[in-house]
Parts: sequence; structure tokens; C-alpha cells
Amino acid sequence: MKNLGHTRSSQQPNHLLLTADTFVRIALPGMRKCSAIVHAGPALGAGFTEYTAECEAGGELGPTSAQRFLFVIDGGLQLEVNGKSSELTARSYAYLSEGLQHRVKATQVSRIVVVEKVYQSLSSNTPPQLIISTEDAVVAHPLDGDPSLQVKCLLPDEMSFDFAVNTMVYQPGASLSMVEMHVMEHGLIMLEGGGIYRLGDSWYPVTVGDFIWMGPWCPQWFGAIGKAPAKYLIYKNWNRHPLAGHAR
Ligand code: UGY
Ligand code: MN
Repeated sequence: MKNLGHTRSSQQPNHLLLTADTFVRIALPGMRKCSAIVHAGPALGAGFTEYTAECEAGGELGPTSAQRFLFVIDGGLQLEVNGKSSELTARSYAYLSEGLQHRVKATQVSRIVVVEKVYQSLSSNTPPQLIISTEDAVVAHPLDGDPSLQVKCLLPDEMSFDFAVNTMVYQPGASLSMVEMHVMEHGLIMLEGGGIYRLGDSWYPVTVGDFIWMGPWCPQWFGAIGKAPAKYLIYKNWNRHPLAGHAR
């Protein structure tokens, strides 16, 4: 008997905390030498899918018909797209627009965060194009003027993108300046450190490796605790009218 049935993981109507002790690995169609820890998807009520792909050297992701965002947590991979091959290492990321044929092959043991979302087009914009970059190349800005909370926006600030992915770094003791409640949902992976996350009416201790889904208007607040900074990668749907995709 391990932990006598106790876990920090919790599923609630408007949020989900998944901790590593409860992760279940599955194969997704087309994956080779690779497994997925599915964190969020439509079955949960989310408008996107997020999973961590754990690959052996030579492992491959399967195809997707949706937009795909990749962030390398550790290891390395080769991304083949448009007849070109690019090497992605830790903190590298890629945005692949809907329908863009590509191949993702791990060159070593790797963990990759994968976000997939059906694109909500805008008649006034052409869809976004391929991006291959690294978090190291993105300039950070303080959130709400607080230098102890730095944000990096990994995707361009353009209406054509219907989602955003940011990293947020909190110095020890830093916190969000308010309890946020907003129409967007979030998928969040703790990359470093830890702290206390308020979700709905509960306060959870969280640490590196945890995943959090926050549904629309889920009350949310975070404070970093410990002697090292806390860092997370956070997805949100973005740039679309609340009625988009909700026709009745
Ligand atoms: O972008 C955000 O909404 C972000 N500040 N939310 C969060 O960190 N929970
Ligand atoms: Mn938020």
C-alpha cells in the first residue's frame, strides 16, 4: 500500500490538479517509442488538449489535424517541416499551424509538452505561420510592473493566434497581484520550484512536475514559496469573441 490512498491530485468542476504520483501513461495513435500523459482534453471540458510526451531516443509523435504547440522540457528532438529539419533542445518550442505536415522525432530521451487546439479562424486574418524558437531568445517583461514576476510571451501578439503560451517566473515570495477570474481557461505545467495555488475555493501546495487545468472564471492566485524561483508554462485561449465556437 502506497501513501494509504492519499494524493495532492484533485478533480473539481472548474479545476484539476494532477501530480506525478497519479500520472498514467498511454499510447496515442501514430506514436512510436513514446507515451503520453494526457493532462487535459475535451473529456474534461477543456477546449484544447495538453499532454506530456515521454520519448525514448528515436521516439516519434503521431500526427494531428489541429494546431500544435511543442515545448521541450528536457532532451532533444528533430522537427521536420517544409522539407527542412530543425534541432530543438531544452526550452526550445515550435508552433505548427493546422494542417501543416510535420514529423517530430526525439534524438535522445526527451519530455515534450504538447498543446493541440482546433483553430478558430477570423475572416479578417490569414492563419498564423510556423514558428521555431527558444524561450532563451524571448525578452521578459514584469507583470503589472512587478519586477519579481517576469513573463515571456512565446507566441506573437497577433489576432491571428487563437491561443497564447507564456512562461512566468516568480522570485521567492512573489505572487499574482490579484485573484484572477477570467473567461479564458488555462493549462499549466510547473517547470521549477513551487508555492501555493489558489484554485476555486481551495489552496493547494504545488511543485515542479504538477499540471493544473483552470476552467473559465476559475478563481486563481499563486504565491511562490521556497528559496528558489518558481516557474511555469501556461496556455490560455486568446483573441476570440466569447460567442465564437458557442453557436446555439
Ligand atoms: O495570463 C494569465 O491569465 C495568468 N496571469 N494567469 C495565471 O498565472 N494564473
Ligand atoms: Mn490567468
